[in-house]
Amino acid sequence: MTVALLGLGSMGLSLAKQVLKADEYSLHVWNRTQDRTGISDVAATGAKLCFTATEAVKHSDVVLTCVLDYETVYEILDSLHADALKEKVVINLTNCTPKQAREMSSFMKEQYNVRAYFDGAIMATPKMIGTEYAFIFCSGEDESALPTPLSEGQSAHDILSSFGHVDYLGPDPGSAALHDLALLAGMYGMFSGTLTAIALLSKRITDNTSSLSPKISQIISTKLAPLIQSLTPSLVEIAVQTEENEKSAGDHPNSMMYHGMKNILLACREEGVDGGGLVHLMGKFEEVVSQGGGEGGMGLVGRKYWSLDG
Ligand code: FVH
Repeated sequence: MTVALLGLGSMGLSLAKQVLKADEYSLHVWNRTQDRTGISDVAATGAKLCFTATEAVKHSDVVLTCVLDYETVYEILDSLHADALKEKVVINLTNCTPKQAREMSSFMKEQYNVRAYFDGAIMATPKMIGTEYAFIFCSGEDESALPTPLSEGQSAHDILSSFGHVDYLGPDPGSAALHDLALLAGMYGMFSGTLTAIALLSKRITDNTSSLSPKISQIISTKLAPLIQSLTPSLVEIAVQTEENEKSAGDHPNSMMYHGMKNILLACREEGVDGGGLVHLMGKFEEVVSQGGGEGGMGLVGRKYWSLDG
């Protein structure tokens, strides 16, 4: 079976290596910049490097796309002949919003007559591809389409599962993107708070003795990382409380957290560092407390995120 892979950035290269490792597919690859680092390696290990996207998809049963964004995918589609993807299975692994994925699915079917269109979201870094830590959200078509053999013994599911565990989320093409972006929102929230933590720590007045002034990275490694790790079970609690509209708090009521957050932002102002990522969350706590939810738990705050109207 022939697989085409359009896009050989960091992720595309890693996917290409994994397809080659499986040793079951003939791989045709294309990238806008043909001399990008790493491309010659995958060509030397068996991938056929094509000069155009049209050439790459021509003899392929499955087409994987993994480029920067959807604008790029549409640009690539523009360069293809109207029949280029007819009856092919397309799996788009490019980051997108749910709406973009749904529109792309309709576009692929109406304009290009693809046999099946799946949107995939890779939940791994390039280095994690092919390891037990990688998983891929996938959605579109119906449950039977993904395992349907493309040729004897091989299916779209087989290709994806060589990259990581496949979580098929149903026929809505937007579902994979929704799950992807939701998880990334949680991850970036953690990064945002960490950047404020680093900025605050940079304001320490130290006496220049090594034992009393550990580097910021050491504090993050020995204090913040373990603290966050110990708090990860509370993510599930927050989800349960929010989902069930649970109002009660344990030993951390909203009013206590509101006052703590106020002090973080006050300290940021005093020290001249950016705490902007936390301002919005503090605003939600403030709203809940002013509406009488000070004794309640984070479920009340979580519900404030469910619609822009609160
Ligand atoms: N890298 C990661 O950790 C994440 C993990 C989760 C999934 N993402 C998504 O994967 C898509 C590709 O990401 P990437 O890491 O491969 O990104 P880059 O290394 O920056 O490569 C970008 C590729 O896109 C091509 N490209 C950009 N603009 C154009 C264009 N106008 N026409 C044609 N191709 C274009 C670029 O080509 P070139 O610059 O080498 O010519 C690369 O192939 C992405 O959606 C992540 O969100 C990765």
